[in-house]
Amino acid sequence: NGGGKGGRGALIVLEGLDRSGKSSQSARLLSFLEGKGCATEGWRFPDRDTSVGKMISAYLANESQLDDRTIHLLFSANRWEKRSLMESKLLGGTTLVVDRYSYSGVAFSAAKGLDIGWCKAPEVGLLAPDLVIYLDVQPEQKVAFSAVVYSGYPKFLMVNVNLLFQKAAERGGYGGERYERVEFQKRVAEHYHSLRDSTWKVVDGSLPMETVEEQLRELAMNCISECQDKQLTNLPW
Ligand code: FDM
Ligand code: MG
Repeated sequence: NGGGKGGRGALIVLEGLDRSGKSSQSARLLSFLEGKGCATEGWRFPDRDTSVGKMISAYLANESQLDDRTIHLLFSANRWEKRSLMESKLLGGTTLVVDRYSYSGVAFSAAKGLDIGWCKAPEVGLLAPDLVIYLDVQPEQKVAFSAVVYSGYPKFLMVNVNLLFQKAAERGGYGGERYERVEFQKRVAEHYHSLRDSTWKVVDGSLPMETVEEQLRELAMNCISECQDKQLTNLPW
């Protein structure tokens, strides 16, 4: 049991490009931790349910236009409006698995050409994650699907054929919202890279889903037991 024994919960953030598998992996990790009897909640940013979140959602769907700095500050405000609830959950022993956080905020806005220092400034004072798991997938990376072909004559003959290659960029959903373009995602990846610090663990997102899932479980369990007696801190940017 990683929580509820007097220690605080862990703030675990998943980051990565669009279509890197963050959302499925967060859901899998969440049900694993729940199954372990650990008090856990799954959060995501942007939180599209708040009034700020609805403005963000409309912007992402290209239903509204906003100046680059304005939308940046709205994304940040969307985290600030959740900060006190986040803190009380963590102090109350609940672990939070958060799909995107301040790193998305900085990497996506910086990829538009905004100054990094300017992008980081409104994030200062938000809670610092205990663990950031970065699901590393190249936007142009090919995902291989293997097919095993059996032939019954004269003996079983096993041929492993990579029948189909599919670009991550062509998986369902990509291209539907603002930012979901390969060139832009490449710039986002570069900015993510420059944000890596000691709390980051980079996981190869192109590995089979179950392998990635297993790695995340181990990272999360270690983090939860290690941070129980650690103070919550703020993002140092
Ligand atoms: N995004 C997300 C930002 O540009 N800034 C932020 O602070 C956050 C949290 O919003 F393209 C971008 C990243 C992504 C888009 O995210 C919507 P989801 O995970 O696809 O909902
Ligand atoms: Mg998306």
